[in-house]
This record gives sequence, C-alpha cells and structure tokens, in this order.
Amino acid sequence: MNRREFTARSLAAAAGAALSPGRGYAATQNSTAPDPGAVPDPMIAQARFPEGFLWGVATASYQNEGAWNEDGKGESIWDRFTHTPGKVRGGVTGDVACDQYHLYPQDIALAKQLNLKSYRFSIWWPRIQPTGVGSPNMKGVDHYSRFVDALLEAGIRPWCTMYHWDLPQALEDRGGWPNRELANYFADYAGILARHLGDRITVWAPFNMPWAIAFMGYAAGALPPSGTSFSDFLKAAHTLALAQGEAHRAVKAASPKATVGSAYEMAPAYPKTDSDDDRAAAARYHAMNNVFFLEAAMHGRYPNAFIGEPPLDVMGFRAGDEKLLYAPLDWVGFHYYTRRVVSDASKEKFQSGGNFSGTEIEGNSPGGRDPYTRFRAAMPTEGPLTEAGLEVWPRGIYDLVSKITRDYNHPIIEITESGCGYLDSPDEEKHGRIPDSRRILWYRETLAELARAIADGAKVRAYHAWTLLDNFQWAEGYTERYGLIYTDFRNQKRTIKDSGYWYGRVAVSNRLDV
Ligand code: IFM
Repeated sequence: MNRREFTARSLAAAAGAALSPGRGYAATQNSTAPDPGAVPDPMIAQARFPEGFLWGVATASYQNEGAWNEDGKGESIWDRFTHTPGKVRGGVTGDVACDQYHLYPQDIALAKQLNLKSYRFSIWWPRIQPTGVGSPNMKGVDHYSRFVDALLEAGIRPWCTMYHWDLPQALEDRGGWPNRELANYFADYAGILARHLGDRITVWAPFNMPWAIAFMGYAAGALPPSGTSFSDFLKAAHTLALAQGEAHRAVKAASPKATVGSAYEMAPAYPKTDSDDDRAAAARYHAMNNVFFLEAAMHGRYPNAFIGEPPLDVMGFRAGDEKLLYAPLDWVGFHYYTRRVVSDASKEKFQSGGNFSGTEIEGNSPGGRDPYTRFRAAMPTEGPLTEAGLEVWPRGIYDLVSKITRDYNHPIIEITESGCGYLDSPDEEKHGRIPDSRRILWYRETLAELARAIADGAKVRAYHAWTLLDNFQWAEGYTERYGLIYTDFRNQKRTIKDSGYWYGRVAVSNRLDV
C-alpha cells in the first residue's frame, strides 16, 4: 500500500496531502524547502499499532553501566580504548557513564513509568568472564540476575544482547575476532548466560551489529581494536557468523524456553542511478551490510556481496562450516536509523582509505569501501540531518521492513534500535522541562511508516527506541544525546524529556497522535 492509500483509508481529507515544507526540524536546518521524505500529518493521525505490540527501549552495557572495574570485572577493549589518549571526543570514558550498575532500580522504575513492555540490554562479557574464558564471576552473574528480576517485577520483558562490543581485552590479546577460536569461547560464555539467566530471559541475540564489529573494528579503524586490515575484517566476519551459530545452539541447549534472534544494523540501500552497475552495487551493499549474518544463520551460506568469487579462503572458511553457520533464527531483529545511496566502484582503482566516523556513517575512497565489495555507500542529505549527523528518512523503515518480510517469508520482526540524536537540554524558562520536539517528530514520522508496513502484512511485534537515557556514545563521547530521558552527567540526575512522556502515551494507546 502506498502512503496515499494508507492515509486515505480513513481520512478523506488526506487525499492530496502535500509534503509539508520545513516540517519542524528547522532548528538545525537553514532550509524551509519542501522535504521529499516528510510524512503527511494525516498519515500520522491514521497510524495504529496492533494490540499487544511491545513498546520498548534498547540500551548497552558499556554505554550505561559504569563501574568499569568493580566486583571482579575484567578489562574490555572499550576500557582500553577510552583509556588511551586521543581516541574519544573530549577524552572522556565510560568509567561511570550513567552509573546504571548502581542506579538500575531507578532506571527500571522510569521505564515502567513510561509504560514500556520490553527492555533490550546487554551483558558486559568481562563481568561474567574477566578474561573471556573459564568459570563465571558470580558477582557479575548476580548483578544481571537482580537486574532481570527487577525488570520482571516491573512487568517488562528482559531482552538480552550477549555482546554489544565489549570484548574482554585478554581475548583481543589472543587475536580478537579474526581468531576463529573466539567462536568457541563465545559459545561457552553464551551457555553460562543461558544456564544462569535462561529461566527468566526468553529473548536472546548474540551480537549487536556484527558488521560494525568486524568492519569498523578491524578494517576502518574507527572502533577498537582500531584495526586497518581488510582481510582481518573478513576473518572477523566469519568468526562472528560461526559464533552466532554456536551461541544459538549453546543457549538452546541450556534453556528450553530460549528464543534466539538478532540485533543487526540495517539501512535500506538505494542505487544512485538506474544503471545495472549501481543496482548491482546496492544489492552488494544489502548483502554485506544488511543480511550477511542473517543469510548465514537462515541458510548456512553467505550472500554474494563480492565482486567475483566470495573470498572464502581469506575468511578462513573450512569444509563443513556451512553446518556451523546454520542456526535459523526464531525471529529477526534489526535496527533502523537512516538509509544509504550506493554506487558501483568496481571499475575504478581501489585505494585504501575513506572516512569513517561514529557508528553509522561511512565515507568511502573513490575506488570503493574495500577491495572485495567495491561499492561506495553514502548517506544522502536530501532530508534534514539530526544533530548526530544522520539523514532523517522515515520511509526507509517501510522499505526495509517490507523487503525483509518478502525475502524471508514473513518472519516475526523486532525493531531492535531506532532513534535520533538531538542535544535538547532542560529549559529553565519552562521549569526544567525538555521540549525535544524534533525527536517527537522523528519518532512520529518513522513510526507512521512502520505502521504502514504492518498494515501491509509485516509481522512486526516490537519496537525498541534507542535509547532510554542519554549515555556514552562511543567515539563521540558525551557529545550526542539519543535518550528519551536526559542524563545530567555531573550528578546523574535523570529528567524525562517531552519525547519520553510522548512515547509513554504511544505505548498505552498504540497510536501516534497523542
Ligand atoms: O549508540 C549506538 C548503539 O550502541 C549502536 N547503534 C547505534 C547507536 C547510536 O549511534
């Protein structure tokens, strides 16, 4: 169903609704020109979500917890990275972050106050196994056990990501993800989690954004361990895909109630031109960035993301690995933030280099992003930009959800992260209220497009806003704020933003015009 049909279904007045100029993001934009991505107001008023839809938030251990060296926790690659001068904007660390290790009862009470029904959090591997191997550190296990109990008492589904980028440094010292042995270490860790928490957690995902772990960590040098080798990227990707399958089996073996899915980053890829070459390049982007690990799990093979033969030898692929990769997901989880426009670079000379920043933005060298996929992927600026620098493109979520629905035979889908960075802070003239209207608009537009995909038959059962609290934003430090709740990092005071109150109303009404 196109947007117009969707809108017109119940609101005759919507027929002919024009795209609104300016559209309310203007505080960061100079332009009031019509915005091709804007969602008409009647479509927002019309949007409905099904009864029982799970409204949630997503968070991550390193970004929130702090307590980086308490209760026997080992060092992670993020501890090492942030403690190295020059790596993080402003020279800050996540040593304290939101201090959620200590303040979690208060944060879960806030989630309850916002009527949330699902809380995606991650477990910091070196809290459980300080060096990544061996018997569990029970102080770490007990912490997460209390955390899960508190969520259940609040009537909130605990949703566990086993790994959101915080590898024990000791395992990096053994070669990190390019070392195939890590797949087995990770499976041991996953089994420990399921044995201790699997009586209460039923929703698991092995990795947050496995492509970013492999590429941004081992090829682009943007995230720890700051590697710059394309072959290490491919090796890391293969280990992660093996680890995904092994962890899936370990969790299922230890917990009969477990369901296992994913938390992949995805961005719909649009070819830059209508040429065959650009369309093929966009297909390679989709294969590499969106469904590489999904295909591995669902079919025990990699999609063809490459120019020429897949570089299986570089990846360290062995006979029989297909069986290890194969671990069909019970549901498919992925993020939505923005889109990419992709062009072919296979006929140009490849040169190493390119700019990578944050977790979501790529800029490529003229000859393509890497020597294997040979495309350029750019984030366009046709729509407004958030203050974190991502293009606002609501219809991307419709295109992406619809494509995954078609290509994977109508799976159950969970949106595992989705949100926007704006720096609004307490307004003293409004008694400390935080009127973050651009964030509300971002969610209204994005969610209206998600509702359209659901109306068209996509089986989306949950949406996790990124994120509950303003937190540590990786290499950007504390310079980006994605929370529904404002964190004052000087004193750890939390203040619910207007967007938080709004999201809380959405969560009880399943509509967006609230
Ligand atoms: O903060 C990150 C998160 O850890 C992974 N996905 C993107 C978010 C916003 O950049």
